Amino acid sequence: MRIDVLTIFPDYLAPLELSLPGKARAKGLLDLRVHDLRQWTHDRHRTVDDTPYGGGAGMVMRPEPWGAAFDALLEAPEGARPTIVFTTPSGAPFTQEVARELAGRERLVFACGRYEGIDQRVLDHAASVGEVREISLGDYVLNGGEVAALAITEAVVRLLPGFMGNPESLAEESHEDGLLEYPVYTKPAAWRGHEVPPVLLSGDHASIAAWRREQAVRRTAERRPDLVHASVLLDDLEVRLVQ
Ligand code: 6GU
Repeated sequence: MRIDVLTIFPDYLAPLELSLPGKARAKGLLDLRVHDLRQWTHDRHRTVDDTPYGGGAGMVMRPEPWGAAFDALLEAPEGARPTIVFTTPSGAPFTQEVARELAGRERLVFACGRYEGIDQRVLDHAASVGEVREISLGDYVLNGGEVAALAITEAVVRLLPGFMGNPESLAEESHEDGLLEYPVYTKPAAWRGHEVPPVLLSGDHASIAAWRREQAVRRTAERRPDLVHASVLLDDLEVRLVQ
């Protein structure tokens, strides 16, 4: 997978050189390039923003640097059609499902907005050269899209085939089955007066699976009632009926 990140704060993306995405790059699974949007400005002050037409507070990112950046990065017509991700608080929520979709793309371009946003024509133009996704990290406001691009990249890259040493650990984690993960324990069996639930020491794999399932459903119902679909409740009912 090739990822290009367009930002006026390239230093913000430095962590991508380390840790998980760094491992993917070392393995040759990921070609990641961070670009300073200001390299595509031509005035003395390297201006990327201006006041909004129609008035109002704040500044809007001007279209020209974005257009020049897309021209430079996407000019080769032979490559895969890119997916262009605009990180914005007015985007669709980022979820594990979206991460899985993006992990299937050959080419991602992150456009990190700042200020009050990017001139809408940049998005309209981008839709003519690639697939446009406007994505938000959640219902709160960050100063810019860089942290979102970082988070999305990490969630996507760890799903690339060959990245995980043990792909089974992917299947079991929170959100993959629509439920939050059950609590986990390791040695010692007793620690500071807290004991590991005895079922986990029983060696009875069916009972352990049933306990974990119940814990996951209970946790999800308490913390994220919005995730508890009827299908989950039905699955759970079936599990109980066959026991
Ligand atoms: Cl993607 N950008 C900004 N600026 N704020 C956010 C966000 C993105 N997601 C949540 N808040």
